[in-house]
Amino acid sequence: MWGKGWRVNIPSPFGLVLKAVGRSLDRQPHYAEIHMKKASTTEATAGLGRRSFINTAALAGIAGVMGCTEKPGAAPATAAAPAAAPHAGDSVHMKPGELDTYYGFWSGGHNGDMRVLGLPSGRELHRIPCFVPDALVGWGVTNESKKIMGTNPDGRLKYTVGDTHHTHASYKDGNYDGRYIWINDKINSRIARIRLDHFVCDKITELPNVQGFHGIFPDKRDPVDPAINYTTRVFCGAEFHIPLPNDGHDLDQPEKYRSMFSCVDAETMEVRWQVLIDGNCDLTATSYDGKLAATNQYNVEGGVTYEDMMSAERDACLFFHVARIEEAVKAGKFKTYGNSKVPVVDGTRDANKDAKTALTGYVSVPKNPHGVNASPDQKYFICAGKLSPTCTVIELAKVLDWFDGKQEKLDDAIVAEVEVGLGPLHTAFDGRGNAYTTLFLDSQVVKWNVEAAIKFHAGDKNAKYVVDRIDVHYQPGHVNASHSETIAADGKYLSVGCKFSKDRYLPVGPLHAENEQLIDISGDKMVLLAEHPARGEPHDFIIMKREMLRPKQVYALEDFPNAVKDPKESGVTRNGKKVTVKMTSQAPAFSLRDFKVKKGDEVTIILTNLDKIEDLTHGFAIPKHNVNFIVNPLETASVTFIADKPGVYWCYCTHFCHALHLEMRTRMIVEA
Ligand code: RUQ
Ligand code: CUA
Ligand code: CA
Repeated sequence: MWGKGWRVNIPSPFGLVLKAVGRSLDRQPHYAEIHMKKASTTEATAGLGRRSFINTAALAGIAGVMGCTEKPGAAPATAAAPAAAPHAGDSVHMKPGELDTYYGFWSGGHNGDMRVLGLPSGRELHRIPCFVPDALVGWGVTNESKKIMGTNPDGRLKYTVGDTHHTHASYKDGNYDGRYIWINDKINSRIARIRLDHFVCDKITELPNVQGFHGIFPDKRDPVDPAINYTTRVFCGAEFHIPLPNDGHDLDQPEKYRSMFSCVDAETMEVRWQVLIDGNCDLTATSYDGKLAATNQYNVEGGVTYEDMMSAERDACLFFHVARIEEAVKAGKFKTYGNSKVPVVDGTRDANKDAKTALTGYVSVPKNPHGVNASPDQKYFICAGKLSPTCTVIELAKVLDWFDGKQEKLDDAIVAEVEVGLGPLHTAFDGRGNAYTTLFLDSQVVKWNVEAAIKFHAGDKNAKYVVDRIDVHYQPGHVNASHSETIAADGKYLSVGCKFSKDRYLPVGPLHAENEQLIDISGDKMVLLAEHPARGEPHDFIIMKREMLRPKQVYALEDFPNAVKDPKESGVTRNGKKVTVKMTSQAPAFSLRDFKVKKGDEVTIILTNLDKIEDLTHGFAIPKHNVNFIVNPLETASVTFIADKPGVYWCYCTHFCHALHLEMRTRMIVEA
């Protein structure tokens, strides 16, 4: 029934992609024809009466994507008035002065930043710059931030663009410990670490030998040493395969391109090791016992076109045996590539045929799978099928049995492969045995029970594993629930990142806001509580109880080696053409009323904010010199620039700090 309905009605899910590459939709094979052939055989779920409705929703969603002729302001085509939420809804709206109960950490997509939200209200509280400059705080302007971001020999930033997708925090004993959060930059294969005491990025590492670094996940404990019950590694999956080294050889021999899986040290942020693999990486997951990491693979084909990349019926979830990889590195069984000194072990299929010594194992998964997510009961990894309407449940104990030579076929670790709906992408959990998977094409979240799915897969056709479905608006990608990726999943709030908002907000020209929706998952039925627009383009996010964090709101002078600890240290010192200007700020004045430099000087201004009152931030801008940054209470920041134009420049405080904020200025006098 399901399969039939889909086969008849659903246009290609690739309409979007195909349109972008200028191909005719008509020539595209129907999604249903290609991928849904088995669908009718595994009829299993509740909610079949919704069949026609689901089709309508999916069609409407796709039509919207394709630029259908809905009038602005017309009712949503899905007509999916959210179910009323009489009790739960109240809690979403914070009264003035009321604090949220959760932090949400959102990636900003190709905006390149990280955002901090309060939940359940959905209010955006902060943006944490990491990979790209930020005008508010002067990220990419100050010497301190430039050092973290990385500069060319001429002192200019190496990169000014970034594309953040996935963000995950550090663990202790299977739950968040509030130390760090990491985020990826897909464009330039960089990983950034954010300190959760100050909510600032403190390190960025560029991964060697890879392109398209996408999935990221910290480990949850050491695979060998039980005393290390917290995160010490972060795993990074590279999506694109490239010639190795990528220096101009093998340019048009894609069969020689390779991708790698990388391990970064959580403290030093140095790359510890990499694994050369067959196929590609996408998302990343780690086991609670620290022994396994995995990435889903959508391109086992090694294709360079999307047709090639979807030619195989099954791709894979690739497992890494962390302890064995580190033994191999220790034993010197590695290579290096190009200028990189990072040890690279061989994780290709051919080199890992004997399970008992294998570093890697490839579990087959249909077809171009997307997210891979670890269940909070610590037992399973779940891969969403994307081009297959299925989720695949892989039992980790059985994967370890295979590595130990106790189980002959690795694919026997697949304990369920069940249909959930069209275009499954990512999965979250409520800690009560249920999984919540986004269905991109159906514009839904489906709630399904993992143990029931396993029973169904084992042959119990009465096992009803689909528990509930809810329409979301529209085309959801990521999903996450409060503490979903920890053993403390609390099953309260689920947030869904909808890739298309279409008609949900006032039109603001061609670029639509993204739509983040919040769902109450505390009951049997999911209840849509709220939605809010987000500037493009959030991908992944995590939701953390507020009591996990103790943010510091005032720095210590000792945090900065160059701090100007006393206003008396203020002044100008010259060393040839290099001039250092030391200054402090205390509302409503800078310690220097003016300072003189000469045309052509290389000027370094070091500014310490000696105000130690919470929330008393000052700014420092210099007209015509491209300088603007802030100093938070007891923070020190510095900038270096060439004073190349004689004249008077009023340096002023940009951050409202005092009744005399406008008067808070100093003169930079540049002598000819
Ligand atoms: S991927 S919509 Cu960059 Cu997170 Cu799945
Ligand atoms: Cu200092 Cu405004
Ligand atoms: Ca594929």
